[in-house]
Amino acid sequence: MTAFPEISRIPFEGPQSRNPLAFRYYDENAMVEGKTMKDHLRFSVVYWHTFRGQGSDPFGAPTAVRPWDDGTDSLENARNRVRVAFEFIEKLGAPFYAFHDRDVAPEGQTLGESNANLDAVVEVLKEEQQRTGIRLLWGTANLFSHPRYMHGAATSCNADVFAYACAQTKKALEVTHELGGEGYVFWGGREGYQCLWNTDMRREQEHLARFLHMAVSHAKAIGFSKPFYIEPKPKEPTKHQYDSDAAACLNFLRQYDLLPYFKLNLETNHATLAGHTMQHELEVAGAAGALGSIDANTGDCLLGWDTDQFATDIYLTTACMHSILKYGGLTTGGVNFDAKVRRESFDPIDLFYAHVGSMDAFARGLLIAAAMRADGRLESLVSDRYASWNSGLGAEIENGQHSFDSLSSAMLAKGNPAPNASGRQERIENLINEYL
Ligand code: XLS
Ligand code: NI
Ligand code: NI
Repeated sequence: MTAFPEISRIPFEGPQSRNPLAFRYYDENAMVEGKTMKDHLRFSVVYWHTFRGQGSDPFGAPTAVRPWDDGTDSLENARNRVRVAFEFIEKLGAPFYAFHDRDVAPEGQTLGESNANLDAVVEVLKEEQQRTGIRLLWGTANLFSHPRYMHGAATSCNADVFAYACAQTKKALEVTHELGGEGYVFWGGREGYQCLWNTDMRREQEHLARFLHMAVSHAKAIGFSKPFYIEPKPKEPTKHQYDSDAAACLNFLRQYDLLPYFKLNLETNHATLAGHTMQHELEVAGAAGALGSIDANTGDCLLGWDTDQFATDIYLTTACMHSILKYGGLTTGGVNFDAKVRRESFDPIDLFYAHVGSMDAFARGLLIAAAMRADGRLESLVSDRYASWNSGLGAEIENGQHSFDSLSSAMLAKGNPAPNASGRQERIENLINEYL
């Protein structure tokens, strides 16, 4: 049985190709800065949008045509869907996938039944991983869809819901470990508030920290040593999410002694909703040594919500890959397509067009970023800008040799600082265009 009979393995054909189902830039074995493109990009397909997305929106019913899916919540349908997912990922040539527990297996009537459903589907995931060599980039628990989580999970006002979220997370962590997952993600589904008048913020944040500490202990107990990631997002579904942006996450992790166990999983559309660029979020995380993984997508700058579109903008992918290379590259993380086809793109083949195009956009971004680094003109413009810190007074300050007293004396003697370093913004922006 095949779900995509008309598609074979997506080939690399080079930039001259006019085949919309071929890569023009993503040549998985090509070497860039001493590593294959495959190892740099670590592409990952998400189960939720790609295999569970039906194209519904708040105004309309599902539109997606998915002939392999019988539309039921049966285990049989769930198991069959795994085979389809792996056929897709294999034909695409992506080395990883990612899922929420409830994407892959149906929620049961009880926690016990949900756990058993998950185990049953994990057997098939394991078989397919073995058959194809495709690996799990990260797992996570869906702690936001079920009505019980209406007030949040770890930040719920209901202690039993908190406890249920812990139980569900325990299982999701164990399953991620069992499948050899390279990491585990915490996106704060409904961890935030709709109304401050009814919210005890301090208590909710302490509960969130307690939940994460328990997750850290449990990972240790079961021998799961891969990174945990927090995924910042400022709003949607709540009015304000506690993990609002990279800086807020880092502050929270530091305040509650969690920073050693966590890195960040950054998503472009979430950065946009936070009023930042993706480059900003990557630099904030990178500078703190906490850049872990990315959820590759893009929003629409004229829409104020998480539209999760496939990224095709080379300027964006270049900026992403430039920051990623600058901070040492992706190691356990990946370029995870947390993106969905538009509801008007309802054909199965649109899933291929979307992934192939965005993989190529990131591959091209990687090539451009590596060319910029090899050329070195950008780096030297930046280092010229900070040259005054390399010797004399600047170097002494960086070495901790000064105080307000000594700097006051120094400047009384030296006089007014000369304006010695232009920002060169326009020259730099022109230079970027040269590489594109
Ligand atoms: C939602 C998030 C979500 C996480 C995984 O906006 O992006 O999909 O990536 O829970
Ligand atoms: Ni995401
Ligand atoms: Ni999102």
